[in-house]
Amino acid sequence: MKLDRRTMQLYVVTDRSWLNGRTLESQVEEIARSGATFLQLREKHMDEGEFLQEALAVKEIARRHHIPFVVNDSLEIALRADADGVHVGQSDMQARDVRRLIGEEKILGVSANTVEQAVKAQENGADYLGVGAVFSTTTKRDANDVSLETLREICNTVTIPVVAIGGISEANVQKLKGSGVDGIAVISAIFASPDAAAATRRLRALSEEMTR
Ligand code: TZP
Ligand code: MG
Repeated sequence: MKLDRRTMQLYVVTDRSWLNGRTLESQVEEIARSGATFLQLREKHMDEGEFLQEALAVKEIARRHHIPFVVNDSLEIALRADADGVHVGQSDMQARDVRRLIGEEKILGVSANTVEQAVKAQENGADYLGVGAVFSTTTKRDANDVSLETLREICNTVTIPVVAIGGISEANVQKLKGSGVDGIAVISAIFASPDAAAATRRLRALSEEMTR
């Protein structure tokens, strides 16, 4: 599905690590209401039944706020929950196979760390790219680093929207200015914040300033 670049402005990826007694659904509701432009449900260790229930709940929130919603890694959960799409990394299912299975109307996001991977993902049907880690992060231990130079090169090479990810905080968003990215993807900058709604509002404004 062809995506409006503006939906990449503030791409929020879920994480249950910092819930502190709150529910993921209530956090997602606050985030959706406070300016997130895209939601990705990311679960690394969850049984299928629970994952599906959670995907259905997040989908309902995203629809109510008119925000695209994708599931990380699991094509099966994405399809069963009728999510808007799926996001895959380089070690997940091949983009070309995923596209064949989801059809043209769903969103396919692909992670890329090099120009070569970016070009290949676009050829294989990706609708947008997630590129990172652009800054150092402890949220994803196996994330490869991507230099700002490579990020710029990727943005200059592909025609689909690009979102930067990895270690992005309120303090460093502006370092991405001029790179050509369409927005930022964050986990801890929102989920580890004591006030997810306020963090969402600030990051949305900072991201808009960065892409301006
Ligand atoms: N992919 C590359 S870095 C990363 C992912 C999922 C983690 C991003 O988390 P944070 O907390 O925004 O650094
Ligand atoms: Mg993955």
